[in-house]
Amino acid sequence: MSTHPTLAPEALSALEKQSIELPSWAFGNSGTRFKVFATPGTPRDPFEKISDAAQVHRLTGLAPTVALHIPWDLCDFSALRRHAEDEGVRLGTINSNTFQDDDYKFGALTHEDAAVRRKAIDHHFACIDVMHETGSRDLKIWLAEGSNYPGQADMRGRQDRLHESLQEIYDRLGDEQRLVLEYKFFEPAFYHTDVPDWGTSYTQVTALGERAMVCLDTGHHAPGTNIEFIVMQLLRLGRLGSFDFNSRFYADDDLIVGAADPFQLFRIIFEVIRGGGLNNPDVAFMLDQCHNVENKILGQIRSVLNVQEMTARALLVDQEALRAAQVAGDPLAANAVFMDAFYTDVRPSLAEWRAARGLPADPMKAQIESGYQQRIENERVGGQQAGWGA
Ligand code: PSV
Ligand code: MN
Repeated sequence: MSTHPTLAPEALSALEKQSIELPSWAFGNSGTRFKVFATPGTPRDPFEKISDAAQVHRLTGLAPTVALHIPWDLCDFSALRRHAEDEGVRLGTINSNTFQDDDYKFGALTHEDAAVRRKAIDHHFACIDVMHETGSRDLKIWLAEGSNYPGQADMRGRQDRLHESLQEIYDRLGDEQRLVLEYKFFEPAFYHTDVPDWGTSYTQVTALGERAMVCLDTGHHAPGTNIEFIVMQLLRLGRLGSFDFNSRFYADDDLIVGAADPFQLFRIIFEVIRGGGLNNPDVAFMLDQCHNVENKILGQIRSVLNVQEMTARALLVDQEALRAAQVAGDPLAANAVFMDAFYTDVRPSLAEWRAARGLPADPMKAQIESGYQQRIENERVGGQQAGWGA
């Protein structure tokens, strides 16, 4: 009996190499601006967040690294690095934070006042120091900067200051390190945002140098945006540095990736494969999510499995048949090839794939039956928020 009736050997070897980075903050309590619900067993410090992330990796084999957020995860980083290694994972991307300080009300890297810009640049220097301790490659920058009212801000001057500030930060990076600039079309600013779209991020990073890249957070676009087109374009331009995967119904909902629109995730990963971005170290697959009402560890397991499932389906697309239909000018045939792959249920094949590697066939069930959740609920009292309001 063939073990993997649907997945070709190349597809299996691509799945073998897949890795998805987990955000430390997904394991902390989070919520909306109306309420943050506390969950029993929530980590009390970065060490416990890493332990929970490691549990996701143990059960799925998919999540060997964990992204940190500074200052939310401030601690003894060499001890944290050792703890991660003991748990079988590594520390990954370092995320800066210039959105929770009174000084940044009217901007950080773009601020009119040089003293505020200095403070924000110095924060990034401190993040780079952390990267040297953690062995991290990427500094990810998301800026909560913009304005609420027409006329409030000199938008052009802010772009110029943004460039100058980013250049200082970029120049401070080590030779193996990268700067990854994330865009978001609105929130917390509601009229203009200084890095609202991929074009602005691309323009800013290309002005810095080769090791500056764009981060595409799937929740950071206006409804209806063709995100896979942006993926294609950034890969074509060699500047897609990373994904922040999540899903959304309305705004930046940070829900489980693939939950709101699995077909969109399939289309995105298809373009990643088409553009040579799958298992390419230049393109980091990360999650950026919050689990407000569901169990956080199970939420992260579900997320990485969703990415793996849509990767497997996208790998099933018969590229030759698709290309032939495209060249022949046959939209329906091309679309049928595409949809055939999307509608193929790969879950049994992936369960077999896991079992063959000594992983649980059903990681969700394995986590529920493991007793891990009961143990952390007994051990941990007074868990922390993900960061907001902490
Ligand atoms: C902003 O909404 C964002 O998505 C950025 O990616 C940050 O890294 C993350 O939230 C947490 O600050
Ligand atoms: Mn993000």
